[in-house]
Amino acid sequence: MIDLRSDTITLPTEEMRKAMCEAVVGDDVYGEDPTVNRLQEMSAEMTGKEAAMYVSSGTMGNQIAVLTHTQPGSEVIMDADSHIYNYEAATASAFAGIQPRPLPGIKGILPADLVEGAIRADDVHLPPTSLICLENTHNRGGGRVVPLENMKSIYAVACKHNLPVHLDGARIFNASIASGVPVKEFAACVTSVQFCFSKGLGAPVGSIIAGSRDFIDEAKRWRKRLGGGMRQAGVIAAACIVALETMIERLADDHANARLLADGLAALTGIEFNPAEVDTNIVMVKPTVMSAERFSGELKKRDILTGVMGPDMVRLTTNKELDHGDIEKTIMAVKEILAGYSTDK
Ligand code: TLP
Repeated sequence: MIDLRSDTITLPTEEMRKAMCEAVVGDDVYGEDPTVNRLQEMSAEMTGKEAAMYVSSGTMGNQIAVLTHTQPGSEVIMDADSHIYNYEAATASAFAGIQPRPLPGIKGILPADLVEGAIRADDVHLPPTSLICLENTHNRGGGRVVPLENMKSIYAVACKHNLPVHLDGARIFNASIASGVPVKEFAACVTSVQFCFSKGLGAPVGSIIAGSRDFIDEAKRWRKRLGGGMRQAGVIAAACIVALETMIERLADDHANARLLADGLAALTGIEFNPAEVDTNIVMVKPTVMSAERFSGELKKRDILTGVMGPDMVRLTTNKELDHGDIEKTIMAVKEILAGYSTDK
């Protein structure tokens, strides 16, 4: 199988398995797991934040951030295509009791004036705005890197209105490798940041949220309330340390494979997308001669797995389990599927 469904399907490396096996552990709810503590210190340092906390998933990290920053009945500004709005089972409404304010972003870019215009006035009729959420890279936007300048301008608006900003940086290392902007610089534009170890970085479990010491102290209480306090979590955190030490630079290989795939597919008719918009490891295409479901199904018949992201959107996500040969095979398979409908451009 050639698995392009997601980069979450990546398997731990031998070095990760060894580190997991040998991890020195303790009870992390008491703050006594040395491996978790080391991972948190490394993560705080890499994001330039005072403190960091290890959590079980990106969803838990984002939701703890929302819970920590907001109050029930307040409004949270977010992109209508964001992960928090689309793929977290409305947790922010169910648990934090917030009202989402989805804005029409452009592949993850929210113009700062649009954000500012959505901030509520102080009026008894209106829900107070409590938080702005950003996402970089932007998943439904096809893995696009949200430019640092855009984040800076939103942060300036947030500071003016005394609002926190949370970054869903599930793939912030992809953004950094693709743009050359250090993670710290992206993180400097936000109050809190979440990033994932179990995507392109290949570790089996976990995410980090980072922010001020006070924010993390309060976030720890929310993690406990949600049942997310883990005990000898060093066993899984050990793999995340290896991910930070050995797997960041290699994301460039995933980006190169996505480029190869995008260039190959762009030469075909029967699917639409802009190859110039492929910044990282996601290629989001729109089949024009059949439904997304059918296109994905045809690829599956040829042992190629893809993600259906909507009635006319299919996501192909490169990851460390794939090589150039797999990409070539995928291009050939798409060519074959579309052959009945189109010829080369
Ligand atoms: N995304 C998954 C699916 O949920 C769509 C994927 O395959 O891409 N933020 C972003 C931007 C994400 O892409 C994801 C996972 C998360 C948060 C949530 O992370 P997990 O799966 O660890 O809860």
